[in-house]
Amino acid sequence: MSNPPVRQDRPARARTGRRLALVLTATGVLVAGATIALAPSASAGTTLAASAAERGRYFGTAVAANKLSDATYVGILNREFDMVTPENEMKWDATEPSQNTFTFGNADRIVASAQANGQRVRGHALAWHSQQPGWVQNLSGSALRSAMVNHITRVASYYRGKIYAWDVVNEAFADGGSGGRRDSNLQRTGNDWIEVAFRTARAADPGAKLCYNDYNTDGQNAKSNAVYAMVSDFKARGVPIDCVGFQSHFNAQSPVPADYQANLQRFADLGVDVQITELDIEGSGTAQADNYARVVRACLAVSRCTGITVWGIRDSDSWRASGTPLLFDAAGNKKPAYTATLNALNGGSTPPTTTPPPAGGGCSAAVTVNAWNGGFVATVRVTAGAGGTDGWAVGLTLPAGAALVNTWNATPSGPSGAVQFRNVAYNGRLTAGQTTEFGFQANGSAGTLTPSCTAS
Ligand code: G2I
Repeated sequence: MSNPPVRQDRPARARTGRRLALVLTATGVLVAGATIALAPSASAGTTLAASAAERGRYFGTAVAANKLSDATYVGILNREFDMVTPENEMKWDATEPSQNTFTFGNADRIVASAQANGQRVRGHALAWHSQQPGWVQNLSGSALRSAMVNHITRVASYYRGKIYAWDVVNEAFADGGSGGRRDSNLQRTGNDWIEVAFRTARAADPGAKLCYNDYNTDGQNAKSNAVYAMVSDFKARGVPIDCVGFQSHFNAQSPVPADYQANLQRFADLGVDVQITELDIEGSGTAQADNYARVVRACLAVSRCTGITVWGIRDSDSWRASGTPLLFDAAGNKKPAYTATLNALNGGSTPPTTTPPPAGGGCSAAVTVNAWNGGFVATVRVTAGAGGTDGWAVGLTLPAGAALVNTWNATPSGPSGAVQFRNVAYNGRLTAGQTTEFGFQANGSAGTLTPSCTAS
């Protein structure tokens, strides 16, 4: 029988405390010395990991196995970071190069290094249309579906108990305005491939958090709305999903969105953790530093944003090195972006996180709809007026033929027609300008939904 799964979601701070206790209670000088040598960071507030831990978050980096012999790289890795994502070593082409032959050597080296240095591991990625071995690219239909299930089962079982969170499915939605799935060999096995992947991963490693991970979903847009609808649907139907990763690869063409924090928050409000999973921002100097600080502050302002991972250590380690998108220069020196990130983690000048209250007291409500043929998900944002609220109700009239399937973060008065959505126990009390979101899924078409908000 295998060992019971180990929950990997304890905060870094708790780990620091446990490590300290080990040092204090160790009797042998040698043991105490070894434990001190393994501790990853100096005092709180002087490294990314320590400062993030002070805020109840982790700070991670992508790691490449072939750089673990580079002393400068390893020095920074073990000084600054407490979460590690193998950059390529856990992908399908790396772990199952031919069918049913599994190779974990490079991934194991990263996991062993992380464990020896008190870092947790984010697994990346179990099912993805890219970096598939040739034999997978040549499969389709039920043979591919079976191969996917087998792959997820074998890889997640092998690492059972060692992974904080898995990117179970990576980049499954289409870019642009279609709001649909990306076409891929996996998608062509049937629309349920994503939920099958999540259920398979849960069975293989019940202790790992299971995440959906994507790019160009960092602000509210057609693609992130489609992911949002999927997560809502999964939560409604009990498909196991614990977190959503926002890759956050930014540059001049794809800047940090103005609604970055709001987008993280609306996903968090669905009842999942959110993480920034592959952060890099092309640029240099103050502009780059300011953008890093914005990203950090956005995560800190969202209580379910549990950590930030940068996609590499030095600029020269980056998949897009010419854009110098990381926190350390090629020589391993800290850049202004590093200092801005550390300062933001340490709480320097956090701007207000509420929106201005609507004039005239009471409350206001705004609806966004993500519709498909035969159904829709509506997200309703409630904003308290100048007097705040002890409770609120939002009235909406569903068009003929539309009926509620599921509601979250509010209680509806009925399934159809004129519906009053009342606050639930934990979101009725809002201070002036504070916002909260609820949502529902319905059959039929949304028509034009005009909300009215009443505060009590
Ligand atoms: O493309 C940036 C990231 C987007 N999100 C998913 C991530 O998994 C992805 O990471 C990148 C790695 O940083 C690259 O290192 O994924 C690329 C592949 O899609 C990685 O590049 C590959 C090269 O294409 C291969 O030629 C090379 O053999 O890295 C491989 C290992 O060095």
